[in-house]
Amino acid sequence: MTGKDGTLQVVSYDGSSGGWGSVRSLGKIMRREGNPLSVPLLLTQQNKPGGFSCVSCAWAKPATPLLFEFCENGAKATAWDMSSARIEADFFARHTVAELEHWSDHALEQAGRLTEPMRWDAASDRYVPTGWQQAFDGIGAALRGMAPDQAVFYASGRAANEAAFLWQLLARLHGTNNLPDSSNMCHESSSVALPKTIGVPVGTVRLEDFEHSDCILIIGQNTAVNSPRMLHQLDEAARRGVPIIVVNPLREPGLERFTNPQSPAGMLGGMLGGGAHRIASQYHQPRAGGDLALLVGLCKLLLEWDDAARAAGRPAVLDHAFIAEHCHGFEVFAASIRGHGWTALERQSGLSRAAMEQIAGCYAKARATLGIYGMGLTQHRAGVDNVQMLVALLLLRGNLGRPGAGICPVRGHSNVQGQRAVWITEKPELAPLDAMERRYGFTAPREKGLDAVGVTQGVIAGTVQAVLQLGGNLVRALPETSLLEPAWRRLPLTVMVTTRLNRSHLVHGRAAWLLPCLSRIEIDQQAGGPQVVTVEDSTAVIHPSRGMRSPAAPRLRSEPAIIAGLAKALLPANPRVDWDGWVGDYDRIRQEIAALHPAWYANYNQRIWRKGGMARANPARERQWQTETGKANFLAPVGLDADPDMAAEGGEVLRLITLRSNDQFNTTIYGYDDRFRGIHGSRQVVMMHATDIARLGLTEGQAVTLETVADDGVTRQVPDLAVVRYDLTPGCIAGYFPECNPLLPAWHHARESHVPAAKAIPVRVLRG
Ligand SMILES: Nc1nc2c(c(=O)[nH]1)N[C@H]1C(S)=C(S)[C@@H](COP(=O)(O)OP(=O)(O)OC[C@H]3O[C@@H](n4cnc5c(=O)[nH]c(N)nc54)[C@H](O)[C@@H]3O)O[C@H]1N2
Ligand SMILES: Nc1nc2c(c(=O)[nH]1)N[C@H]1C(S)=C(S)[C@@H](COP(=O)(O)OP(=O)(O)OC[C@H]3O[C@@H](n4cnc5c(=O)[nH]c(N)nc54)[C@H](O)[C@@H]3O)O[C@H]1N2
Ligand SMILES: [Mo]
Repeated sequence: MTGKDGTLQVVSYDGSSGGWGSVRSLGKIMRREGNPLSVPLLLTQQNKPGGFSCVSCAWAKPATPLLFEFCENGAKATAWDMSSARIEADFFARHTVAELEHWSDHALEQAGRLTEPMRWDAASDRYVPTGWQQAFDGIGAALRGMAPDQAVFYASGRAANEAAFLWQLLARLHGTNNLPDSSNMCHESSSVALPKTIGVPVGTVRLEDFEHSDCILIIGQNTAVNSPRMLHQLDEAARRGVPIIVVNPLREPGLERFTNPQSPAGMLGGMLGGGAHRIASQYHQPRAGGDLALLVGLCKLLLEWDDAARAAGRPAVLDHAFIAEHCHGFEVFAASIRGHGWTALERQSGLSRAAMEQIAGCYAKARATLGIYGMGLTQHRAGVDNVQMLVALLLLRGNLGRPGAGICPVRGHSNVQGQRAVWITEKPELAPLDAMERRYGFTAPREKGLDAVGVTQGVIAGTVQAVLQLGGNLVRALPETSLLEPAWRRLPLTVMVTTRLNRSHLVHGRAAWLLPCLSRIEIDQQAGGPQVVTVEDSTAVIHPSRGMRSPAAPRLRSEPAIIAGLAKALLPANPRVDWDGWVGDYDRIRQEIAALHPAWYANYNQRIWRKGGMARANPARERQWQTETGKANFLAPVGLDADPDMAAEGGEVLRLITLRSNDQFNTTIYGYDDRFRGIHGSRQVVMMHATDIARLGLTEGQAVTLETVADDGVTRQVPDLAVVRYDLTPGCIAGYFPECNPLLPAWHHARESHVPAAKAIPVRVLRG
């Protein structure tokens, strides 16, 4: 396996996000995928009413879309699904599974779309074609031979609501809540923190809020790469003079300047050296995981300034009327925050008090602030505390439940939020189990299921016997790779419902099945005609999506059809669960969802066709707080010592951040260019500050091994990483996900939410 494409080249990127760079980067992928002409045509239907919903990120789609309502990375994802390459039976006749294990993540996916169901044949170590019914029967029989709780039904966040609803129903009818999802590795820290503080598990911001905001905070989210369509809202706000404050240990050039590829003037200007607009007005680089101390510092400044203002008879800095009417726990919170000293706050955050004053000063002046964040907050030991503190900062000035203000977790997969809302969750209390029992006449499992960390530990311990994946690539995405892979091979059963080959197909169980499905861009023809599916964006708005392209192969089935096939082979017949009827007409699946939760989904089949989509009710947006106290809760962190696993830090121990490049979607590696960061030709790199390179006696380009610092007797290493000088906070280093996952211990995860703490792994650098 290699993460390289020739030799490493590091250049300083002096362009801006968007613009010609993104057009060139996209062109390269389209040519390679063999569809240079049909991709652009199809793209005009992306994120449009009557068209299909982008398969890349979950950012919101405007009611009045731009002519090209897509971005470089959304277009890459579409081109990837439209690849002309196919994996047919002869592919496996040529390659054994053992041989394919040496291929890179990129090469595996580039082999093309899977075309027919397959079964692993132990005698020849090859996948061989099989019939759909044979596959369903084989999997059903294997699952019936084990206890329901020994099986895991993972969902990766891309499948639409209809498939996701059927997937959770299949698992629960079978008798388990083992329904982990990608959100367990991602925004689970938000899903825990937001209900406790504001009574909803999702953000409160809608697209129109960007027009009314006069201050935008972006903490730990790499917009230009991971939700590039948001650049349009940010660009528009920046042109109005709205301050945009970025908090990120790394300099992300894509967050500094933007050229709008939709605007000929901007593009022409880009060619001539102008045309790019600033995005960030302030850029602060804390230590990785230093956000908690920073947020405490900001709240402390606001409290102090409020005291001073009121003593001097000036207008208050805090929104006291809001706090009195809507909040709970303010006094205790304020006392706790005042108790922290500046020396500790500066040391823990890595930012000076002056820097904190600059941020707080801007925030204190603003009428309406948006708090936008991503993995930089959630993937830490203190991930839940981080989100609670960002909420607290917003509450202090009443920045929730009014135009232009609110909290905005930027979700990952295009339907990860929707999947959770149709009850893909290991937490039984989040699913309407009573209503399901009444409607389908069964006894639903009530025990908590396994989350992603639970699956990692269960597979390693041998208590999990079967893993079924609706999308995704768990062998690469989960932590603890070196213990996980050998254990994964001992699993009695692995089943992959996927579009492309990845490492989880090769590191497989003793019985292994591949069930290839349609992509969302493809026409989904069922008994009742071509079907429409629905996906929910980061702002809790649900959109219809209609496939437009002919299926990549005639034997592919839709995800709902595959799940129904599995269900019928596994479960006893139940007259109240009409698998065939539902698959024939997805309107009927949506009717089921609406019947189980009318408050969210009443008139589902009608409302999705409204201009702008169907907004799911969000009480916090209306300042109704569905928390235990009936108010929005101020929650202070227990301490600032955010990461006990970092005890040995200092000297040779560094904090490793694992993150995404511009040429990947999670474990799908489109190419080896990280355009904005100027790193080309290799992903086998470790980004380090010049002072750390010098301090540790290293040289740029030198190959090093990273080793996790932990005293649990396990050696975790990633060799052959080239040192790249990069502008990031000293003491912090960065490498790519998934290449660095072998360094992440399964126990190094956020308290409460169990999100692997992928943004601060204690490591040391070994030479060679
Ligand atoms: N093109 C593309 N789009 C994607 C994805 C993709 O892989 N490719 N993945 C999708 C998915 S599933 C997700 S979850 C999202 C992820 O989108 P993001 O949330 O943007 O995730 P990352 O790229 O992992 O890291 C985000 C940023 O956090 C910063 N960071 C790291 N540690 C810290 C910290 O301690 N504090 C602060 N303040 N910042 C920190 C990093 O430098 C980086 O810029 O994107 C989604 N969209
Ligand atoms: N160290 C470290 N680890 C991380 C992270 C990190 O930042 N650092 N990020 C975490 C995060 S935020 C996430 S979300 C997870 C991601 O983890 P996963 O969701 O498990 O991984 P993906 O790479 O998104 O899954 C890609 C695969 O999905 C399949 N696929 C693509 N399209 C479709 C489709 O339409 N239908 C179906 N059924 N299958 C499809 C393809 O076969 C493809 O190979 O990784 C997590 N792991
Ligand atoms: Mo994610």
